[in-house]
Amino acid sequence: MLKITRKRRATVVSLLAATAVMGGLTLAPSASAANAGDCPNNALCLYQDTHFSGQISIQTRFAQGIGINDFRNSHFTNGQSINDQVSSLINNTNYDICLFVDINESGKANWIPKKGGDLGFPNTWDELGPVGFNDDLSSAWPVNTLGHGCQHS
Ligand SMILES: [Ca+2]
Repeated sequence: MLKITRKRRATVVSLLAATAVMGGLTLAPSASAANAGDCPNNALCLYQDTHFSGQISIQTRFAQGIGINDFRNSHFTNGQSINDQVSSLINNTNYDICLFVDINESGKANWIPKKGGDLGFPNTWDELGPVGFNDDLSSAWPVNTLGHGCQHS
């Protein structure tokens, strides 16, 4: 019994190692760079820097009527608050998401479509500067649950 368990564990470890090697071969040369494929399904991925680089925050809480009221309570993987820090993002959730420059879904707003979503707009935003949202986002909410005038630029 113990031997079987150990053998299984060894198999799992070697599979993980093989996967890691394969992942390393397919990754872009820059270790900090990412692409849309690196954001998990059903997640909104928020990046500290442009072009999906720097620190990442993977948010999976989105549902009907559930978003992020206050970015000050969410963090990148290094523990730093995401508030007024996000510079690029990927929306792999099943919701169009409205992004706001103030907490509690207020202030200037814009939205990013869900994956494979509306009007052919991409579900990725590689830099928020050109749309005036760089280092400024403070809340996010599924767009179809609010009456805000959240319009695509
Ligand atoms: Ca930033």
